[in-house]
Amino acid sequence: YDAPTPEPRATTVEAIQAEILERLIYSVGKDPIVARQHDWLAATILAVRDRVMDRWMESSRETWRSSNKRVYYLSLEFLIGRLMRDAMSNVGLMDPMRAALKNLNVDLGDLINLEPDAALGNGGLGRLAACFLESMSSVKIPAYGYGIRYVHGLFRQEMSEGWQVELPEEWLAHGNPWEFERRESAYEVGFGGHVEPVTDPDGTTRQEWRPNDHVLAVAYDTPIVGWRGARVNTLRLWSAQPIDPILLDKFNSGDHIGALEESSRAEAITRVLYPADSTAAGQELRLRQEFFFSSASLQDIVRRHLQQYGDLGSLPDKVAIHLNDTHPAISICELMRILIDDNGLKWAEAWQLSKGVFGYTNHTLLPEALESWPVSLMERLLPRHMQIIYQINAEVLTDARVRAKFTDAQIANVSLIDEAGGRRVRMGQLAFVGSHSINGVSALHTELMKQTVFSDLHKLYPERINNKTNGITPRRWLMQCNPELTKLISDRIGPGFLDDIDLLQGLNAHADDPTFQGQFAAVKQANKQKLAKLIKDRLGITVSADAMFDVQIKRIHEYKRQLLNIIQAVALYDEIRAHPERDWAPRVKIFAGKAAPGYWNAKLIIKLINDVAKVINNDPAVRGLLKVVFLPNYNVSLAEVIVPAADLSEQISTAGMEASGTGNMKFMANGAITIGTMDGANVEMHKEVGPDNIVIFGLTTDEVNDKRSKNELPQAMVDASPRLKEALESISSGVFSPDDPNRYSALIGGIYEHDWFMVARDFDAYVAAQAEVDVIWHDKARWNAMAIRNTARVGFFSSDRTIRQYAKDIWGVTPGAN
Ligand code: DL6
Repeated sequence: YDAPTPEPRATTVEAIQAEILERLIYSVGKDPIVARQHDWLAATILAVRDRVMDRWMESSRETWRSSNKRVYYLSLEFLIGRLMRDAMSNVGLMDPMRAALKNLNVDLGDLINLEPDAALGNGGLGRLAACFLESMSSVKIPAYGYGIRYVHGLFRQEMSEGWQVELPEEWLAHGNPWEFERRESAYEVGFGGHVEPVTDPDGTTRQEWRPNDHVLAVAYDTPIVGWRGARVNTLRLWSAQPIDPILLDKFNSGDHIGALEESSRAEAITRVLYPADSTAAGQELRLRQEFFFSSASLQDIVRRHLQQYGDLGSLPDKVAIHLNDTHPAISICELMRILIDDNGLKWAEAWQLSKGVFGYTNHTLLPEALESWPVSLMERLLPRHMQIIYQINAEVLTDARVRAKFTDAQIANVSLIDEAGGRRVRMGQLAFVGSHSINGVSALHTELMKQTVFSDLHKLYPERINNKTNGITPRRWLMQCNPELTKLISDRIGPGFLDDIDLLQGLNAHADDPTFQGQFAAVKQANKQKLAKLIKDRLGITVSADAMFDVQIKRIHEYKRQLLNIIQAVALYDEIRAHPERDWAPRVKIFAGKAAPGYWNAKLIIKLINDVAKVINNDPAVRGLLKVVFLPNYNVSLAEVIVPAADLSEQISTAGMEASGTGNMKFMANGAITIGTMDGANVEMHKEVGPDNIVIFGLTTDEVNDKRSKNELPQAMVDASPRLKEALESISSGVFSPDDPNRYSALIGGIYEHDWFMVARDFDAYVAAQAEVDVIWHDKARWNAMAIRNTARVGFFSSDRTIRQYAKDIWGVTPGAN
């Protein structure tokens, strides 16, 4: 581990400038005279990458040297966003890089904005994985992220007359200077075929899987740099390639298309990210994706472990594998297969080792998002894994029947096979029984896990469920996206918070200081002006930075209740026109988010927001007191502009339905005030920031359940609220859709008929809460003090804290040890 290495690259402006030029000429192959912005971007990324290489290698050597345990984070999604600013800032090179580029007549800001977002995820789950990767490097945990190198990440969203249109996303179009292809780290992944008993020379019989279809998983590595370059971990993404790139005999016989069939079938596995975040995809290709990346990762992990330790008995001491939701849950069976079939371990020992290695995080309780696969499909695609599932299930059911004396109904609940709706394998149950730790992502969500989907498994294995409230990395979500606020805080309480986020608490003492309040508000105002310009540039809509920026940005879903927000906008519109004399707080309601392509109501809600925007924004009677804006193509980079500019953060999901939320934490860090329900991590935010610094409204989870169980018609609620009734009637009668007056009848009809998401039941409480927000807005000193206290108290929601808890309670690794 002590091979000689060259001197680390110099970090002076002159050295960086020379290297960017060198990279441009010798790696990108461009003459500076004709180089385009993309060429400069590639050369700059290569120069940054060079400055993390030595740390990357040192991090890896250190782990080999120290024999410390490694964490493997398996996730079908990593919503990374741009990497250049993150890496540059974490190794402290922003200033010399900016200066070096300036000398070359290139603007760093322009390059930053040119880098494509790596959008290899849908929403919260994928973004959490990206924050965790950065935090694991920052707190110095030896870790690998394992995922899929999708050629097309999450679709690009465009608007056509207010409707969402999905277009392919092309993040690799200009190449990806960050990644290293590792042809030497390629594994064969099998599918289909059959299982055969094989008798070894010593007389023992074992099962051998003979797949009839193979693809090659090729690794692509990206360095993930921690804060101050503490450690550089690896994100290893797998790309599917054919074993035989071309079938020459077919080609030679004139079947030119057929010759490439195998190639395109293999490559299809990693071509596109499934764009749904709240429904299980349910298609064979998705199962292939899940097994493909699980198998490649497991083979890689076992290979590395054997190379270093030579035995498998030490797996749980040296390896922690984390399952980010159930998508990689088939890894449990794949590890069992590798241990038993390939390495000759006995079932009982393999099962002990396997359970010691795996941990599983659940990210949703929505029934439609819980994965299950038809037994017939599993038997066809993964016959050996299906045998393993049956054997695991037999043991679990015996345990339930004999030890726990479960009833038949309870046994049906814990079974890995759902016998009710056609025979299906439940991946949640598999992940639960195969892991030593199962965690939820907020205190409320974890309690609900115990009470609902996993109630009987929790009774059977009561020590397994634990809570790990989500977090966000303060580097990206405060320091990088809001450098002005970071500087202001640093000037006031010193730079210690950059390394210890809890020191932000020091701001509490300044929350009522009028000078500091003025400075804090000035930073917000400047960020709002930037966002106002972006809105003008992209949509042609003029908004005033003096108005309250009231923001809801996230996936579009009925449970997240963008519908409640836009109905309130309609009600406010009616009131402003009815009472122009009142002292209205001017607002800009800003929305952004993507709808799953097959989710009709979510797409309709986007159209409704755009229809309402068109009417309100063009009505002179409103006098600019209310504007509605839908910003297309929401992604990480857009969030980095919107979040620092928000005054009000909308976290208004139906209680009990948002597992945690992480956007709520980003807004809090940047001094926005939250209007929200007692749902997900809002509950803990309420505790941390105190009831005076957050605006809470609406039904609690228990109340929601109570209303649902009583099955009462929501009509009474609508009738009791003239404001709501008027707003609903205007929407459903076509006031905002004169071209198609019935466009929203069914959507609004759902509120009258069942109101599953409690829009009508929560409406008046929401309007009252918004009125309270208005009152606070008029009292600038109070507003600013609340905003400052939100930033001051965000420390708990750092993903460094979350990761330290995972390290201690689940993975058994010590941060800081390398
Ligand atoms: O844990 C990360 C994130 C939570 O903050 C959100 O509340 C939750 O909705 C989200 N879940 C997903 C996946 N849903 N499914 N499947 O993105 O996880």
